[in-house]
Amino acid sequence: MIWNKEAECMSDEDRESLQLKRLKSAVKNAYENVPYYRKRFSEMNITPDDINTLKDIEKLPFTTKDDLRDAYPFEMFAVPRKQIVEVHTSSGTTGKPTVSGYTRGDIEIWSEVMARGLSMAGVTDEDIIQNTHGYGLFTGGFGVHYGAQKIGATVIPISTGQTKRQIEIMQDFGTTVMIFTPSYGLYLAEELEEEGVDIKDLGFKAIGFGAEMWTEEMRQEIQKRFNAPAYNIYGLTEIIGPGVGLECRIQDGLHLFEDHFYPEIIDSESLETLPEGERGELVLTTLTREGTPLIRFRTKDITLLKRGKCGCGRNLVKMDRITGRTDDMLKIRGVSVFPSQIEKALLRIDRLEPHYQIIVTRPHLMDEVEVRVEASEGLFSDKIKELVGIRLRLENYIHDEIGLRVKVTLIEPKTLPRSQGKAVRVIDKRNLQ
Ligand code: DLL
Repeated sequence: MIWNKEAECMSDEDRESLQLKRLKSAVKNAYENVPYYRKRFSEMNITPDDINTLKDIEKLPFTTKDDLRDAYPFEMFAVPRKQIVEVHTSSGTTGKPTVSGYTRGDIEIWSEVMARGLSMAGVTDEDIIQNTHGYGLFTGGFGVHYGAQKIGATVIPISTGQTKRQIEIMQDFGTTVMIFTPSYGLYLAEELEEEGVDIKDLGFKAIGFGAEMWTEEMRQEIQKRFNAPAYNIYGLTEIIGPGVGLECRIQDGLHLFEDHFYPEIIDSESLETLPEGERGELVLTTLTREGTPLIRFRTKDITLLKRGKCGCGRNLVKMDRITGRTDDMLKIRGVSVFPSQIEKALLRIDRLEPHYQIIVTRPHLMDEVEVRVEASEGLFSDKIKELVGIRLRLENYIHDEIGLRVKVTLIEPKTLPRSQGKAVRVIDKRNLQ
């Protein structure tokens, strides 16, 4: 079913004229109400009057995650704080996350785009949807919740974890649609098997999955295990959360809701806009956000865009699944983690060397992280008790910093490979590309 035919099947001409109208007002809103943008525009001698065509967007400055962190907590708001009815923050950062502020209008847009996306997966008001995304500052839980409720489906807001309870509930309540991150989905499938539940009896109709990178093999595995088609959900906190783009039944890329989020692909080195069909970094401009309008936000996600009417009847641009990042951000169990956060925790302890390596694996379908750190000469000759104490302290500091438990291994000094150029800090053995 197409939730909003007018928006999703609009002709290229109509869409472009709507986008231009919205772009002009978004730029005006940012310029007039966000001091950060006024300053950036003035430095570049631009005013909203310089936007007369869609291509003129290329005259505008980029916004990065660092710019948003500098504006922490509320300086990117384009409306008085009183009009913000909800906030979310980027995951994994307990230091300085980026904050997204939603007006009532923004929550309405979020509900609308998620309703469109869940409808692509066939969700209707007949469905019972088990939402295993975390409810909280993470956008996953609420985004899916708002969209499913707009459709009129019955939402089970169970959140992440408590796997045994998840299994009990899906059996007792008759869940028809599951929402999870691909890694949690595979873990859940394994637990279901272990408990001897025959998944075919559960009769799932569809799966929605996202928030982290995955491979086509993982999708196949999820579909086989849950005996239902699995559809990709993409989004990011800064833009709105899940709902920037979702996959239709053709399963050949995600339709971006470009009447609300204007996409560009750039070369992340030259920062030039690339022609359609070329792979590069996705840049998004919010066309209708009221609370935190963003101009040319660099997502750091690598993908490509394809135009043309889709077999599902929609005419929205399609984006390939994300195949990498232009920075070193990792998604671990769905949480965004930067190596610099682990480094920060490490630097709080004197007797460790600043040489470390982060090893990410997925041994039993769940992500595991080991941080190998060189101890100083003095520490290494100390008693075992001392070493254990430092290891535990560092594990706690890392937990404080990223919100996840990792395993720390202290190793002998000068044992990690030294690099001439950029240090290889991360060894990701999950093969997600
Ligand atoms: O992960 C929003 C979300 C929640 C999407 C639930 C889908 C489902 P953040 O925590 O801000 O927001 O992380 C955003 O996660 O820039 C991508 O690198 C990655 N990501 C999100 N969805 C996908 C996906 C949410 N479907 C960052 N495939 C993004 C690959 C994804 N990577």
